[in-house]
Amino acid sequence: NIKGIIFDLDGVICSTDEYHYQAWKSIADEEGIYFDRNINERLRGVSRAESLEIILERATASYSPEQKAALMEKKNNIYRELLKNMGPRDVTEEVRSTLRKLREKGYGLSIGSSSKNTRFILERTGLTDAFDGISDGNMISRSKPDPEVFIKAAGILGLKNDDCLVIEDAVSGIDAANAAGFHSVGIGPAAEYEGAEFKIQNLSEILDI
Ligand code: B16
Ligand code: MG
Repeated sequence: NIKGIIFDLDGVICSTDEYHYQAWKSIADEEGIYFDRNINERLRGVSRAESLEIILERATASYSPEQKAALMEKKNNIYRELLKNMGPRDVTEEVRSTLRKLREKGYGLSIGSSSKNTRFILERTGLTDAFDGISDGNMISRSKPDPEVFIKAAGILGLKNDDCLVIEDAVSGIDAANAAGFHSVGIGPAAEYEGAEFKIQNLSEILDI
């Protein structure tokens, strides 16, 4: 008796992961810190502050809280510049039609994203109206694998956790969903994760769950 569906944004609805990578890569290069796409995989679903900590694991210098805040701001400015390249074409027809069909079937639909740029991305891609609720990085104090962002989303939809599916590309997101009694669906890298209750390759497969 699933009544609501909570979607992670980056990696599920659209691929902003490449822009995150490019922005962090330019910060790391400037600081002389080794960073590659493999390390970038660990940033999936992780907050901006925790992403920086992962990158700084390979730094030789130590960074003050002020320096860290400056690096995060710089990264976000680069990232937001890159996001300006985004438009409706960055959401596939499959994603759009899946969202439309789920709405027709009467499901409550919400975003559950760690990103503080969620609303900007939804506006750029023309998806704001496709959702009944938006729970994002601005509304939470603990990031995935803490379930806070999904609990807020279920609250906005007025549903119990157990009545909602959470769709995630990140292991941390699947752990977050499972920790609070949501039904978890892994896609992309998270489809390889044994913790995911359901595993899908394409978003339209949730129409069959
Ligand atoms: P921001 P999601 C996450 O989005 C990204 O996967 C992660 O790489 C990023 O660090 C995080 O948002 C915070 O993003 O810097 O824009 O606040 O997968 O939870 O939709
Ligand atoms: Mg994600």
